[in-house]
Amino acid sequence: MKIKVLNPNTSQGMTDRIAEAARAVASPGTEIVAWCPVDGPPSIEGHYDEALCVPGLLEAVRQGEADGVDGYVIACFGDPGLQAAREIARGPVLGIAEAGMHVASLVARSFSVVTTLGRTRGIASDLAERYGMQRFCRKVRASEVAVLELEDPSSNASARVLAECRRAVEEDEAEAIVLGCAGMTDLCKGISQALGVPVVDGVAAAVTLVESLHRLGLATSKRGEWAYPLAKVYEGTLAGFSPRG
Ligand code: 5HY
Repeated sequence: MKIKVLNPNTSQGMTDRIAEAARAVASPGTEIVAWCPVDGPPSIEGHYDEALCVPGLLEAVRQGEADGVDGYVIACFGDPGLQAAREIARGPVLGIAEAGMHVASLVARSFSVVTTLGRTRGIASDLAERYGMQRFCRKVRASEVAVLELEDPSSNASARVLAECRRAVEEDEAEAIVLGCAGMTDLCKGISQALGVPVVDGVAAAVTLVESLHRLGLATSKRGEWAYPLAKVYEGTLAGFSPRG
């Protein structure tokens, strides 16, 4: 099977690390195709960044459909464009926040999310509510590490993320941690070893779940909410996105 892993920001370094994490958990018969846009935000840290990354992400899904992709991972913790991508994709589409939270809820009665900047905490909290995770999610914490600091080996980003995860375990009594950024994917194992609790990387969780859904013969339902978009002609610069139904 072929899974397209979509990093909606333009950081090639982060895309490469995400692809490495995806390939590390993928089954031998699974091809991982990693993608990031040429145009758009270098990092996604709020609603405006999220909104403007979605058109490029949807174009990548449309191209994936033409290329016979069997499933998709949206490798950004805000799960941007997830619902729209499900409308145009045949196979399963998972966001790393949804996947990470669900996987954490299977190995711990409670978890805390540790994300990047405080301004994105509300986005993660809203997702926890949308996904029915309030009974599991103790708290959404911010390490105040900017996304691109995770790309800078000279920054102390990993130490700051670990410190916030430690506070989550000690103060929230979180029994597991969900890492709130695709750029944290390579911190997962070290944090888990340091704290002695399960730490979930949404990238690995989402790839594994997409594979499992495919193995179960499950694709996105095309009745109701995630049916293909209604055919219509879009005007102006978005005409190329006109759904054909
Ligand atoms: C992510 N932003 O996973 C999110 C994390 C965040 O560029 N990749 C990004 O801060 O919402």
